[in-house]
Amino acid sequence: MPIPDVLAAADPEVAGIIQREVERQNTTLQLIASENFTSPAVLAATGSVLTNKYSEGYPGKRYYGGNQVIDEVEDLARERVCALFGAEHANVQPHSGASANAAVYFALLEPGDTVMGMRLDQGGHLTHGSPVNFSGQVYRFVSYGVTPSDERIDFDQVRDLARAERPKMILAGATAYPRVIDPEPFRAIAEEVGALFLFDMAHIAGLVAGGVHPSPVPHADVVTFTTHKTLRGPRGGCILSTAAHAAAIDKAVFPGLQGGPLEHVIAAKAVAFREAAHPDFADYARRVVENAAALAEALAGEGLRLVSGGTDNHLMLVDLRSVDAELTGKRARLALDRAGITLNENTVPDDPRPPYITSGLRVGTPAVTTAGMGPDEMAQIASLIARVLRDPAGEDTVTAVRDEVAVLCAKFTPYPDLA
Ligand code: DSN
Repeated sequence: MPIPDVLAAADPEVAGIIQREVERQNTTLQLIASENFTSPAVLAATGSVLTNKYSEGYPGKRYYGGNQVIDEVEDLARERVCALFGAEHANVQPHSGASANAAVYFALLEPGDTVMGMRLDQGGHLTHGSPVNFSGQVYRFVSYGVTPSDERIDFDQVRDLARAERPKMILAGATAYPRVIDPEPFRAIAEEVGALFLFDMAHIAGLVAGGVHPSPVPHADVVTFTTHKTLRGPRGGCILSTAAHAAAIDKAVFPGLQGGPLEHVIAAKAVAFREAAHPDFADYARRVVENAAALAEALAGEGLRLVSGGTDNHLMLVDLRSVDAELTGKRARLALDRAGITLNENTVPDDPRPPYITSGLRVGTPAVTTAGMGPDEMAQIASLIARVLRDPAGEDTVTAVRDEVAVLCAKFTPYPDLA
């Protein structure tokens, strides 16, 4: 399935850009923990005529005619995701994880309400109450973090804060936390203080679907996630909830926050939910975690300190101060990018540097696992990363690593048919 001739003929400029991005994804290592390679079926649904249709509203209750076919695809997506996660209700319209979280807050909170979430530099997300995000400006977030000694969620702090602050909602979930997030203690604390419990499982949705991480769905009032990370679907968001919150959440998504849903993306979400229900996906999720463990062990073997000492999930955080006190996440990311290794800088807990500089790197295995790599390749990747980190300004090192990356990627090409 190369770039369609019709696009190349109509707009060679855009076709050329897309082709260069295919080449970049095929020939360099994708280690961003929140990225993946969707299937050709997901790509095909995303590129379908469903993009033409206005369908404000919900199946059976639209504000435009001609939605009899669209209704079927949105119903299918809702049914499949409810079956996949055992949820009572699903809203598949959020354009992103941030929109999904905004809709939940809009549905269930009043401006100024107190909410508890994980602080950004401890592994949380912008929409979990960061002062630069609407969430931290509209609602009164109080933040919890990790215990300094083991860098795992400090449940004593969560409980003490909840008792003192009596939040309307407690939010669990993270974007840079390498350990299992057990939903049960969160639920117990939320119940004790009479708070709603929201779990943002954006990063781990695929691990939950594959049965390798505990599901928050039986424990939380509402669960949000993105469909494009470990779940390996199209770029987008989704909200699962108990039946009790269904009407409020649907109303908050539309007409509260969004207009016309992206039904081509909803069709692609439906495809991804079907793929995630297949037994092969459980094996994929298991291999993502196995690869992360192998990569973490090999990075530690190279003398790099990992936040919390390792990983239970698809990602790890490298504390660069263990290589060189002066090496920042930004500088390391730029050097690795030149060597064909794509990842992102990330704060480590209590990082003295700001989020655009940082003292850490976040490394994830969802995409390289989709490409077919295993523990042997993880050991090789760890060695390549370590070589660049020890000599980020060395052009010979960067060139040599880039050549080895190209050889590795030639054996594990995610989109050979698009090349
Ligand atoms: N930007 C996402 C991530 O990389 O984790 C979170 O929204």
